[in-house]
Amino acid sequence: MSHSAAGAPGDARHGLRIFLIWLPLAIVADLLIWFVWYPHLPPGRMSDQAQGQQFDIAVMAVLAAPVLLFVWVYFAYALIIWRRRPGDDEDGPPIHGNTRVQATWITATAVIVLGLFIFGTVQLIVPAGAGAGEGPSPAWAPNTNKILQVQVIGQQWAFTYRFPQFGGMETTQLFLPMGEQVQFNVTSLDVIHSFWPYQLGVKADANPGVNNVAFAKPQQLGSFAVRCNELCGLWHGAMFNYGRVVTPAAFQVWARGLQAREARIGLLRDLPPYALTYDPTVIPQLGKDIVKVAGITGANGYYYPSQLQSGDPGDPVSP
Ligand SMILES: [Cu+2]
Repeated sequence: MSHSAAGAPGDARHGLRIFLIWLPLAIVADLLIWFVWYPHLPPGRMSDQAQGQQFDIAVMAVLAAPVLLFVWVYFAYALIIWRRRPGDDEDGPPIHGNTRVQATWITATAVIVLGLFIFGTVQLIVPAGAGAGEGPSPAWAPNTNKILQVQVIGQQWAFTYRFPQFGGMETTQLFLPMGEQVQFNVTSLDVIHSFWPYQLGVKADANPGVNNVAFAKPQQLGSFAVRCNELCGLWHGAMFNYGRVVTPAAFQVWARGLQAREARIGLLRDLPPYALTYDPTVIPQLGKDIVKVAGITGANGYYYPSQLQSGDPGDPVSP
């Protein structure tokens, strides 16, 4: 008995059969991915960057599913149709190359890879870095000059935020106005941290002595998680907080209120002048002064007292 009973593997009708099994499966999978899965893909749509990443993931899933299904269909077909029959000790046919299969293979893979290269490059440049840290002088910036500056300062083990457009006030709570372009200037006072407001689709390393810029525009109200994404010491795992996207009016009330309060208690005066990086060697002394001014005792000995010690999660810096 020979394999000819099931048809030689080189027979063109196998290719057609595999194609006809694969095609409907690929179409169904892509329709499910696009219409059912896409709206639920991470990281959601809380900012323009998050929405862009969700779109990118959906596009890549739509491209990947047919490839994966082709491998599975071919594998299953080969297992069933070209299975060795009992008593068949014949060797496989000595096939040397198949121009059509090889040309199809090279063309299809080249189109997919080069297409993804172009897609990825465009999706990095057009949304101004796609939420990633672009270093101190960003190559791609949003096309507007109305940009809210937010400095993110990583320190063991919390992020604080400074707002140079609000007198340089500093807080451990991150509020952002909906619909306004935000520039995050990310730096650190000690070791390497990574600023990761997940639902905003932003992730940027916080390096001491470096200003790392990332952009995002919030487009949904609500809270988002901020995590440190770089192992930075013992309490790295506890280095998270929740930020909030609020209306522009509510943001103004919040920011101006904090600025006024920090001016009143002398905190603004005692903070170091706003700069894109800070000298960590002066921080321990600075921390003590700020704790003294803010009237908070039992601080953790670092730049800022922790939130738990202040008992006021809305404004831990002030008494
Ligand atoms: Cu950290």
